[in-house]
Amino acid sequence: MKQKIGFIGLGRMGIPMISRLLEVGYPVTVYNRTPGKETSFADKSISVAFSPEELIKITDVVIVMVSDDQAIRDIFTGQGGLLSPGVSGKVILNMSTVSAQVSKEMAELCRQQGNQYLDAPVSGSVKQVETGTLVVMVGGEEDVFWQVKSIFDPLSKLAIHVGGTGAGNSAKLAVNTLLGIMSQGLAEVVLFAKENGIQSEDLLSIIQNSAMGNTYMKIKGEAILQENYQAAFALKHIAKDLRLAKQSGLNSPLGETVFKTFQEAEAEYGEEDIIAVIKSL
Ligand code: NA7
Repeated sequence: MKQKIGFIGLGRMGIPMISRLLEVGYPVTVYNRTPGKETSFADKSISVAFSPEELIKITDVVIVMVSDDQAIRDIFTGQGGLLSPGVSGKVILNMSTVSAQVSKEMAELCRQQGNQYLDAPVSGSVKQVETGTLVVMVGGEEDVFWQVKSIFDPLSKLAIHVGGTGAGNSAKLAVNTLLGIMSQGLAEVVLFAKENGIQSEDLLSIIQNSAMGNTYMKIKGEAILQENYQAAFALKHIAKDLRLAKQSGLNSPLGETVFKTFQEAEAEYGEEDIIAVIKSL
């Protein structure tokens, strides 16, 4: 029988992830800090809990997909939180991009109460959720990973166990640092070529047909051409990820550069897509 899933976080990622899980037959109950977002589901009968505590009590596995470390602390240890007294025997999958530090703290609190915790952040955004092609990188106990692997499968083309608690978060920060570097790189060369009389459309076509062509360049190249900066992956999130990477010791030349670029871009373009960085360059 399929595990009963509780899902916390009805954001840009959470909503399509829940839709995928419902499609393959998982019973899902949801909770979101701001009520009312569940109306975005076609299935209006989706069940809603009024607190993380209520949600975890009626489900087997809880997935958390929220913004940042502070959100995790509020959801786990706030009033009516996941770790309220009497909650045990549950598995919590934290799929948010957060620090390895907060994962270690929450995993320990879970362990003390007899619950299991995996950090399981993802690479990919809304399009990859909709096509079930996310990459999930998982930290924590390997046998727990295998217990829940079938939940990751409809969401991902690869779910990989990479080490103990926090290892998933560390892998994710490395991957997203590359995402920041690639985004800034693409934006810079489009601008550079334009200054030298090369149309962006032509440049992007050249890149796409060269050995450097890839899905990311294609999607973000099209966004630049259409001047469509509606967030698939919000710029504020990469700014956060680069802050976390820096706290984890990132101090390489490119790492320092993208860190600075995205911190500066965040105030004006934080709610827009990562590639809106081109507007700030
Ligand atoms: P969104 O679309 O910005 O959604 C963020 C979600 O996190 C949303 O449900 C928020 O609830 C929730 N949130 C934020 N802060 C809190 C606190 N303090 N307590 C409870 N809930 C909170 O993000 P995405 O879906 O794009 O991204 C999710 C993760 O994937 C993130 O780690 C990215 O880096 C990658 P709200 O509706 O505002 O009440």
